[in-house]
Amino acid sequence: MHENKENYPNIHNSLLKRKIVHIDMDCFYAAVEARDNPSLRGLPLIVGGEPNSRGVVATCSYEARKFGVRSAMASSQAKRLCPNAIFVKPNFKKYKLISSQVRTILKRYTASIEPVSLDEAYLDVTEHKLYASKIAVQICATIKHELQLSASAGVGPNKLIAKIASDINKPNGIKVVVPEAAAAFMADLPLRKIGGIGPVMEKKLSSFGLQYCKDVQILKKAYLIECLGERFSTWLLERCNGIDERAVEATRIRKSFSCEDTFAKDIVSLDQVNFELSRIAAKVSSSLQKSGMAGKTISLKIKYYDFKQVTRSRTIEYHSNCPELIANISIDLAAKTEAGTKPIRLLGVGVSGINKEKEQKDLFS
Ligand code: DCP
Ligand code: MG
Repeated sequence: MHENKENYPNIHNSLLKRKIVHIDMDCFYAAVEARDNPSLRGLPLIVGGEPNSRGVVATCSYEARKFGVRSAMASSQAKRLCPNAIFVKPNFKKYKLISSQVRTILKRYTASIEPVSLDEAYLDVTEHKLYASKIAVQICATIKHELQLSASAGVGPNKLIAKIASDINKPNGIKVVVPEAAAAFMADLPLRKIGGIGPVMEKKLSSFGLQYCKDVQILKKAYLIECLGERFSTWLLERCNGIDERAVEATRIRKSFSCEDTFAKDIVSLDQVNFELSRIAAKVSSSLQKSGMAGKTISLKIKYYDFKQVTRSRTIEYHSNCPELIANISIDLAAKTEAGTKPIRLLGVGVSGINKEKEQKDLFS
């Protein structure tokens, strides 16, 4: 009834503009630990907090994933799922060093590199004389040869597709999506695969009967706008058709600063919550100040004892990195939650809507 084949009749121009490679290391922290300690190879290995502590799993080997162990799961639950797992504490200094070694390899192909995390980066290889797929093959082979680690790659006309593609033939695999195949590639993917669609939005979309990208592809834009509003509909329709015009940002400005703490023992009293929030806010403020940055949106994250999580945020009218202000807003936001009555295992404070502190000062001077 709402069918529409006119949204993207031929190939969309943007799909012919860029060639993007997304590189993602395979079970990164666990692979590093197994590389450096051969006795761990082939075993269910978990990198993260101790099983009898309140820590969480950072990552785990594929042998542990078979048991259902996943990133961000409580280590105690991971131990229950996989009693024979070996737990290793993360060594971030080492991962950072290896990440920069990977970066050195990537730089041989282009200066246009956008790191997303320690184990993941986008490359814009549009100007390179080699085929993008060939570059991806060479990069993965070089990482294996020089660093004895395995990586996977996605190749596509934009960041959206390259990122989803790098996951498809994991581990040690490459997936290439040509521009003509963009919409067909997206069609069978669940909407959740699109970066920016989280569990809440996924639920909302499913209440409209939308589960896969193809469900959105066939809708008339006007109908979608009625349900979801203009801005979001335009964005969603583009993404579902494999369109994404974001450039690779080689000198990415950090978009947010945050800090969170999991407590050894749940905290209940509001005084203690407020005390911890002031302490965490001071840390966030200090890292903002060190980078010469300030932000407009202050966010609070609370994970209760039962792992239920809430976030609250407030945007102010100017940029700030003042510790008292960040603390006061966080405390204010906490007052609108169950803090003080329901035990809390984790508190986090974040600041986003970032701008250079100096630019702000100039604005007022
Ligand atoms: N990480 C973490 N906490 C999470 C997710 C990830 O500490 N909730 C860390 C550990 C990972 C690294 O970041 O090794 C990279 O994250 P990925 O999501 O790429 O996970 P892996 O590289 O471990 O596995 P995959 O092979 O699926 O990429
Ligand atoms: Mg990875």
